[in-house]
Amino acid sequence: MFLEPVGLPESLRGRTLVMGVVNVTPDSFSDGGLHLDPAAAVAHARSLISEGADIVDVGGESTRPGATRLDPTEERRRVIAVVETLASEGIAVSIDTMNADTALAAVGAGALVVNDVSGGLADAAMLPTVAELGVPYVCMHWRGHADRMNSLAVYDDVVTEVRAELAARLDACERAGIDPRRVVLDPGIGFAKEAAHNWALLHHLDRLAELGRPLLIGASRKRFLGSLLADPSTGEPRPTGERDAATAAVAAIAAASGVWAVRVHAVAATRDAVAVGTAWRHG
Ligand code: PMM
Repeated sequence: MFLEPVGLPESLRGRTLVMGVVNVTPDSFSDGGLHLDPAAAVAHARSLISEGADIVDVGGESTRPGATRLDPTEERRRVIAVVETLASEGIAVSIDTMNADTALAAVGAGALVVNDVSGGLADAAMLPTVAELGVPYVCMHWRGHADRMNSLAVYDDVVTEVRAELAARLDACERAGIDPRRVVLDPGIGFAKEAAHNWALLHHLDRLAELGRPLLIGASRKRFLGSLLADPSTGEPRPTGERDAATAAVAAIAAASGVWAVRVHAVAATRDAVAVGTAWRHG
């Protein structure tokens, strides 16, 4: 079954969306520093749209394992002008932030979606702010900040536990006044997860979909793909820039199971993969 959040324009309804990543950061794991200048970030977003992205996800704070927190004022300095420019060009933008004030400013600047990798846990003001804003909200599974998330990757049954923790976040959203029809759930691939956890979650997207909400999958270029494709002779992980075919394969599987959106760095390959997965799903 295909599920999507309410509150999006007609042009973004009825199909699995490709969300292109625009990291306005010096230190993201695969593209840190490439688009720190606002003009470079805007140009990159435009090129993702021309490759077929439906929406661009603009973020100013890196969440790679080990990253330290960023001052929210600096985060806003990085992203708000970029969001404003893109939105004024009619480009659909989501704001990737854990900070309520950044979400507020970005939606004020024209962002259509709030994407919060902390699922409302990093900033107590986030869920009430999103309730007030009334926009679609991506609520990701999260157990703690990047400086300690590797130590939190401990599960007896990862699918059951992630599902239960997402259900609890969905309840928290509702208690804060967010219309549950606006909530998208995300298992948080790579966030407090080892490779085996990521694969188990991707294998059981159907069990996450039973929560009755649309799903977003962000597997793009992540470490579990690097280790899957490690050099057989040296054991060296595949470099981040050479993981896009594998990323597209995950997107095909995700689209085949009816996810709402896939968040990726390299849009063109994933666009095709989503077309394949969607055609397969329709049979
Ligand atoms: N992953 C990253 C950043 N934001 N947002 C959502 N909803 N889901 C994700 O899996 C996700 C995210 C980390 O990747 P990046 O550093 O390449 O942006």
